[in-house]
Amino acid sequence: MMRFLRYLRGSGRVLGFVFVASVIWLLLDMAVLRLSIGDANSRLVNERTVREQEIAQQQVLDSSDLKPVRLFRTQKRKERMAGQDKNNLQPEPVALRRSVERERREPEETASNASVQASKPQQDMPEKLPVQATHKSPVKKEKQIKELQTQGTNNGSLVKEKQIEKLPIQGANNVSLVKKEKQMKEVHNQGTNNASLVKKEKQNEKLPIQGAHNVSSVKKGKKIGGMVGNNSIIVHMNDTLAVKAGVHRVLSLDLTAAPRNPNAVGQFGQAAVVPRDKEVLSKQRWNEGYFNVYLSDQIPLDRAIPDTRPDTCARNVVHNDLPSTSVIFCFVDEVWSTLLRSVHSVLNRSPPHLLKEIILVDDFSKKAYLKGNLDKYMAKFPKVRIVRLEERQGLIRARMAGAAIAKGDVLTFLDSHVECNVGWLEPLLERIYLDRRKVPCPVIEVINDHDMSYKLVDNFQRGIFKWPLVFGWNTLSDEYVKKKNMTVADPIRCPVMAGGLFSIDRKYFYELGAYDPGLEVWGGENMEISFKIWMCGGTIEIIPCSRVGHIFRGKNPYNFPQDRQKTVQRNFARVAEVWLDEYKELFYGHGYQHLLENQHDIGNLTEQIQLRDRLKCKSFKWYLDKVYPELEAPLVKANGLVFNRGSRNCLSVRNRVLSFEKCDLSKQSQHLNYTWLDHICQRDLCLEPNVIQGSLSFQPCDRTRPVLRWLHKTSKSPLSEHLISAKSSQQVCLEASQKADKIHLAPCVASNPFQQWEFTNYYSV
Ligand code: UD2
Ligand code: MN
Repeated sequence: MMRFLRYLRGSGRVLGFVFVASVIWLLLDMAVLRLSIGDANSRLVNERTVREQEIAQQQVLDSSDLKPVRLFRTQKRKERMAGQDKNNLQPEPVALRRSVERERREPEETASNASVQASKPQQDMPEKLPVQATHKSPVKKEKQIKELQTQGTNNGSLVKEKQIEKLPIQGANNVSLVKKEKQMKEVHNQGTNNASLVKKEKQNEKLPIQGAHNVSSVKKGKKIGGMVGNNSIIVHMNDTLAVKAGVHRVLSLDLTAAPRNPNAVGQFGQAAVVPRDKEVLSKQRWNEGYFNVYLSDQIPLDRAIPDTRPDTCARNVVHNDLPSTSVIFCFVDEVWSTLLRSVHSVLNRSPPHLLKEIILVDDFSKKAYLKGNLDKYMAKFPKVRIVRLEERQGLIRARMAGAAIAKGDVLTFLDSHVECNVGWLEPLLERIYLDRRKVPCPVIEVINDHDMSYKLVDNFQRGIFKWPLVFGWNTLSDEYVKKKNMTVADPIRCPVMAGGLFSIDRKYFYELGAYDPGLEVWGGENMEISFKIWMCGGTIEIIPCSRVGHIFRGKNPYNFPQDRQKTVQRNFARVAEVWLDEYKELFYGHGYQHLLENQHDIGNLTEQIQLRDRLKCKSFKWYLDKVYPELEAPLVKANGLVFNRGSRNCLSVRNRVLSFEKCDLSKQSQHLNYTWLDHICQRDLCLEPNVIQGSLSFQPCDRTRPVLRWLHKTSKSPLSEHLISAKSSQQVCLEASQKADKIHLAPCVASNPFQQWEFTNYYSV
């Protein structure tokens, strides 16, 4: 037993030793394992960090700092709001700088922009940007490739390029997608109709540097306006970091710049000549469109036109992530060649990634070629969609039908006989990008209706109106241009747009209630949308770097379902009633008094008035003061004392009774208005003649009652000093009694001084 125990003790020692050794080994092993796990982990962590950094960097490169400009704008805005000196601000991209300068120049605009930006926080939130940028860019790139290829093939056209050495990503994509000269020749040889070339573009060579210039440089290590570094490309330049904006030079894409047949009729926008033996034919065909339809049919559908933009335009920069647009053409019985030329000009001169679609709205045309033939032709162009209205709706409702199915971020409306010029689209979209409440219009150039030549128009033109809401062009005065320090390429604020050609943010268009659907066929809708835009917080601008030719015609080549004149006048009356407040009297007073007698004819306005209330739009007076102060808009034709030449006394109203007194400006009872509705009134009481009794009384004013109207100082009557009752069959005039202080009516006598009256102030004669 003892031996066994000894044995055990002996081997126990060994066992114990082995046991202890194993434990120690195990512990050591575990320690080593732990160490190596830790090591591996930290390596992994390190790797991940590095990878993350790489990814972050990649995102930065990919996004090509899509948003820093916006950020920069925020920063700028803050600086502006803090009242910082203009000189302290760093230079910005041209397009942006313009807008900022403009905002600075125009205080009311600055205020409204600030509020717009404040209501768009997502635009100014840097932390969201990298994610958006990474997801967005590659998809966009792929899309662009497809789009460009599709478009290229469809047009059978080619794109030549020497372009853009270091264009920021989006631009670079476009360029890399562009087919090279070889292919160009191939397609060229195929002889497709639209085979053409893209204009060479030398412009973008120095873009990155310009980018660096565009945005501020800041001292290394300094935080940039609270911006996360990876939102932007950081370029090391000596001791500074320059933040490059997500911008590129306007793409001067023009698939028609080197046309197949340089000698074709009307090529390069030149005037075309009708051959002798075709003169009769050309005259016969004139009425198909009220322009030279014969010549239009001879001119290539993809003819080249001169680049009429001011020189600086091609060097302007625009943002890489501009919104896309749906281009909407409404037409009724449009001439085949002009309609197609309009469509091709959009396809050939718009960056494909910005052109979501072209919507052709056929407003119930009768011409057969606009049906099957058009469908067949347009089937080659996947971007073109045709909508056919089942009855004639008129331009206004046709546009709304197009807008209703549009998918682009922006709606671009064009007439169906236009030619969009090179670089036309991006400058429009840029304005909306900067502020979605801006409504930009291209400069409307002239395609001559006789020879179809493309003519550029004068600079500094803006859209205005005169009473009674007649649209016109007006050149900004030299004084104004100097005062505002304007260049020919700067956006021009327009009191009203011409109507045919403009871009508008799609959602904003609907926020504004689109067009008044009660407007019929054609006319006045440009006034309606213009007043609505300005008075409800937006801005209308002409963008000189965007140019579109349009055939101005002497006559409309379509009929009006009802009387043309009545239709247009009715539209105007609707606009006046909803938007002009007390100034609507000026509209009626310029030859439209007759519309007041049948007010029900203009239809129900409740919804439009409610819309204006809901949008909390400003008054027409505000519009006149801030937007169009040059318009003469006196609220009455004349006012003050009403002096009688014969008696040398003045009219006076007491207790609704008209009498005669010694003239005294300080007496309110002697102050009367002669209004645009031809009323002689004091407050809301109007002078009413009782022709049968020859007496007079004051009655509540009522614009529908012609009996309350008086003629005075009007071309309608040679008796300009007289106050003639407008509605009596024989000429009856207001006359002062020669003896008593009484007033009565009497047959008009030209030379009678007791029938001659004069107001203290005249505003309209
Ligand atoms: C100008 C505008 C036009 C419109 C109009 C006033 C420009 C360049 N043009 O007249 O866009 O604002 O003033 O309302 O600023 N159309 C239809 N259905 C109709 C009538 C016309 O679809 O019932 C089409 C027509 O085919 C054309 C467009 O509407 O494409 C404008 O008509 P227009 O060219 O006869 O008008 P325009 O240029 O004289
Ligand atoms: Mn037109």
